[in-house]
Amino acid sequence: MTSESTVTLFTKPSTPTEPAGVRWKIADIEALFALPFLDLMFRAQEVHRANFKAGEVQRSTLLSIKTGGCSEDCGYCSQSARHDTGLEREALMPLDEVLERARAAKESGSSRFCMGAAWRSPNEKNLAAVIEMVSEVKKLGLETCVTLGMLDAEQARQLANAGLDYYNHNIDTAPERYGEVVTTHTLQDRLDTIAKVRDAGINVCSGGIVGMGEGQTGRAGLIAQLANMEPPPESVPINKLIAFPGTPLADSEAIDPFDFVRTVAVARITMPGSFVRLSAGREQMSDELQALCFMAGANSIFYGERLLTTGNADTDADMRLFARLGLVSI
Ligand code: SAM
Ligand code: DTB
Ligand code: SF4
Repeated sequence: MTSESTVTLFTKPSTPTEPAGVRWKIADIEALFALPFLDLMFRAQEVHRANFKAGEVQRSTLLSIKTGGCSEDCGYCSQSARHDTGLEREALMPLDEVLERARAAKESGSSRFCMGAAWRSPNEKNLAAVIEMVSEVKKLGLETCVTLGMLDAEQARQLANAGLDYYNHNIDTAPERYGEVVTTHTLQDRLDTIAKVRDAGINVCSGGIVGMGEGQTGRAGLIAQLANMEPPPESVPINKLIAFPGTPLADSEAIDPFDFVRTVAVARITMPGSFVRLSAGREQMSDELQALCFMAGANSIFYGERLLTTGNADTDADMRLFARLGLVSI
């Protein structure tokens, strides 16, 4: 019998005693955030260069294979049926269209193709269709990633059998704040799915969103939860909230750009072996701000003109940025 892994909920202790065996204490993560900016950047660069080749950046292309009409109430999401965002629902995309987009992604220089669906969890028929997409996209010579919501152990096993390389399931915010942002599922539900993905032998992609009014303490809580996973996710997307009118978080105060860079640096230091992905929000970032994120240890991006329901930085602009900074795509 195989033993099942669990991913524990890691919250800020109410007593000063930290649980034993915790790799990253909240206080240590808060201390990193409190470092002078240049000291934090220097430490992040040291960690980055000890673990990765400086300047190498992995590129993933996203495709929304099923858009909108989601039963969940995630406060940031344009795709929730519970928020009036004016987004048009779309049915599951046919395989040939997915493959056309995957071929274009490969041609543009992406190494991974990530397919996202606005589901709480996939049903049997939809999972079978996605499994076919995964095996066909793999045949094009691309790594595959899907994000389909919650999975049970059998679904994770089926995706692993199809050769899925990564499953994206973000924890999104600090444990203490999760219930304020989402009420239709819990953080523990998300952690359970991540454990099932791990048990099935699929690489884990899990990160979060900043700029939802969480403050430095909230960001420390988010990073602690990720960095204390055993092992930490192989891929850690750091998303900057895209504030959609009609969502409960539409009026969130934007995060200070340097605090965004600090979050990337702290993720790099606490998860030295993980790819840290500069994710949603890059379209609105200057080249200089993105360069600081790469200095802070980001070594992956979403590449291609669209994220799921919004635009992304243009590929031409990205190519120019890579050339100007001497970045190499892997
Ligand atoms: N339904 C699946 C789920 O929730 O896991 C997959 C799709 S969901 C859109 C994937 C992730 O996109 C979310 O976990 C969140 O991190 C990110 N995301 C969604 N809306 C966002 C927004 N407005 N700004 C930044 N990131 C967002
Ligand atoms: C992740 O961490 N960010 C991506 C991907 N995983 C699925 C999604 C970003 C969504 C941004 C808002 C939108 O396009 O709807
Ligand atoms: Fe649905 Fe995922 Fe959006 Fe939440 S984040 S509303 S689960 S699509």
